[in-house]
Formats: sequence, structure tokens, C-alpha cells
Amino acid sequence: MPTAMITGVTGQDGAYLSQFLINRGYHVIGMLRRSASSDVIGERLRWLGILDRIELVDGNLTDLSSLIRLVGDHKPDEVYNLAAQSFVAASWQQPLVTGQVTGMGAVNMLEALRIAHPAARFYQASSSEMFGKIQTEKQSETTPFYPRSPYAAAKLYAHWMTVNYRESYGMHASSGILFNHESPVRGIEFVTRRITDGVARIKLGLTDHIALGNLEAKRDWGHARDYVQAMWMMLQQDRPDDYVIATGISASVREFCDLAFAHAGLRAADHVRVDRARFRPADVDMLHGDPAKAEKTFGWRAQVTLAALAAEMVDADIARHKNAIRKNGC
Ligand code: NDP
Ligand code: GDR
Repeated sequence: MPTAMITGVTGQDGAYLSQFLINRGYHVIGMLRRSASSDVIGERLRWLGILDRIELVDGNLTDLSSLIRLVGDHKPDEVYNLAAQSFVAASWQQPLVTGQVTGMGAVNMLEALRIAHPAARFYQASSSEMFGKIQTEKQSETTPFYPRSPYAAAKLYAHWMTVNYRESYGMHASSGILFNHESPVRGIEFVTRRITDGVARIKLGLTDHIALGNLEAKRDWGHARDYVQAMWMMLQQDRPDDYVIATGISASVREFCDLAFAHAGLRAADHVRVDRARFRPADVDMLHGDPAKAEKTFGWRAQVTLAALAAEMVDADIARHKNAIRKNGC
């Protein structure tokens, strides 16, 4: 039975990747950072019905000793480094923590592997945010980077260090440059989930509006379930490499609102308010990925349309709020 270790196992991608790997017969080891809220921290894994099928182990990406111990003890075949301070907006409030976890954290894991288990195959969760102020209309593996946030700058450091460890030490280290991907277990702070949660609350009469920031920003949004499969496919290749993973279709926040509200039989224009305080110091105006290399190399293609994604998320949020109303009366 192959063994995979996942950092960030409690996050959106960690949950879907765990589910994918368990279904493929892997033993999944999830690294968990200590939290006083340990009763709720496995919520996404519980939602997917796999919490008790993962071996959870203690560690922190900022603590090199914990990583050396874990990879040395468990000798995983594959290591997926998904842990990060992943919320771009928060990276201006906490630039140093973002650098320590999102940037240096990845290098801690690379070092741990180099020292204690260099044979493991390594996946780094790189990001389309690294393209930032875009230099080409569509972004591929050869597009120059221009990070626009402390988060993106930290990811870029981690990305180049992954390339560097591959080239310096011959490690099987790959970097997935993933464009935005969402799901019913997307963090509530990200725009798609803010919208679908808002739609659900409006539909159920719990509120009458949602406040959003930049509605004109464009993103290339896919479904997390599709994207974790691409992570695994990268590590099955004989040669490690970097791949862009995207749908190839770009849409604005405003368009996502229209789809989500329409699914609930509502009009976005009646319920969305723009709040200037939600604008970022520097935003990424537009992202539009070109996933041709991944399709050509290992046959990956996004399966879920934006309308289907929005519908699935709205339905899940309506079900969640209905459940809460039933349980708590609010
Ligand atoms: P989430 O924010 O949902 O999950 C982040 C995870 O990192 C959580 O499990 C969190 O644990 C963990 N974590 C944070 N700090 C530490 C630390 N110091 N030590 C150990 N674990 C830590 O992110 P996603 O699942 O959405 O994304 C996964 C990865 O992919 C991230 O690196 C993200 O930056 C990157 N990415 C995501 C994209 C997307 O659209 N989702 C696109 C491109 C890249 P806890 O539960 O304790 O907070
Ligand atoms: P992003 O995702 O920054 O692309 O990073 P997010 O959903 O936070 O923002 C997307 C765009 O929507 C605009 N926006 C708002 N964003 C939020 N969060 N809340 C709002 O109210 C709002 N209104 C408008 C933003 O300005 C932005 O332009 C995500 C994360 O998962 C990263 O970790 C990952 O690397 C990238 O995707 C690819």
C-alpha cells in the first residue's frame, strides 16, 4: 500500500486529496498543527466522510524538527505540501507569518526530505497568484511572474526553491501552478464561498444582501475535486516538472454572482453591495490559464463548468443553513 503525507490536510485541498488517495488505496498521513479547536478542525474531512480513515500526526510547517521526525519515521512515498497561510487579503495584515509559513515552510519540508528521506516524491502547491500583474493574455509555465501580494511573493520563493531542489539534488520535486479552485468546503473568506453562503442566507430569509469588494476581478475557476487529481498525476510522471492547472476559461466575480444567484432564483443586482473597504491594496485584475502542457503530458482536463460549480456550492450552503436552523432554531 503506497503512503502519502499531506500537509494542510484540514484545508479544502487536503480534504479532497485525502479522499482521492484513499479511493486509490493509499495510506494517508495528515499533518495537523496543534490547535485549541481540535474538535472542529477536521470538519472538512468529516464532511467528506473520511476523518477516521486518515492517520493524523502532529507537526508544523514552521518547525523543521517536526518535519524531519515525521518524514524520517513514516518514509512516505509521496509528500504533498498544501499547508499555507493561503488567504491573499490576510497576507497584507500578516506579511511575516505568510512568509514564514507559505514561503519558508515549503523550504523546511524540502530540507526535511533532503536530510531524512530524499527518495520521496514531492508536490508543492504553487499558485496562479505568482503571475499577478499578468505579462501575457493567457498564462502558462513560460509566462514571467509578477507577484502582487505578500502571499504571492512567498509562493514564488517556495516555487523557485522547489525547482532549485530538483535541479541541485535531483529530488523528484514538482510544482503545480494551480489557478483558483473551489468547492462546497472552500473557506468562507474566499469570494466564491462568501457569495454562495450569502445566496443561501438570502434565500432562507436570514439576510437581504451581501457586501463584496472588486466585482470586476477575473479568475479562472475550477472544482477542487478535479484539481487534486492533477496533483497526483504530476507525481506519477517519471520526471518531475512544473505544470499549470486551470480550466482555460476566465470569468469575473460579477459573473460568478450572477450564476450563483440565478441558481437560487434570485437576481444578484438586487442583493450585492460594493464595499470599498473590501478592496485590496493591490489586486490581481485578471487570470486566465493555459493548461495545455498538463493535458498533453498526462491527459488532465477540468471537468466541472463554472455554472455547475456555483450550483453545487449554493445547494450545499442552503443545506447547511437549513440544518443549522433545524438544530439551533437560527
Ligand atoms: P486552505 O486555506 O483551505 O488550507 C490551508 C491548510 O494549511 C490548512 O490545513 C491549515 O491548517 C494549514 N496550515 C496553515 N499554517 C500551517 C502551519 N504553520 N503548519 C501546518 N499547517 C498549516 O487552502 P487550500 O486547501 O485552498 O489550498 C491548499 C494549498 O494550495 C495552499 O498552499 C494554497 O496556498 C494553495 N493554492 C490554493 C488554490 C485554491 O484556489 N484553493 C490555488 C493555488 C494554490 P488549519 O486548518 O490548522 O488552519
Ligand atoms: P484569490 O481568491 O485572492 O484569487 O486567492 P479570493 O476568492 O480571496 O479573491 C478572488 C477575487 O475576488 C475579489 N473579491 C473578493 N475576495 C474576497 N475574498 N472577499 C470579497 O468580499 C471579495 N470581493 C471581491 C478579490 O479582490 C479577488 O480579486 C485564491 C486563494 O485560494 C489563494 O491561496 C490561491 O493561491 C489563489 O486563489 C489562486
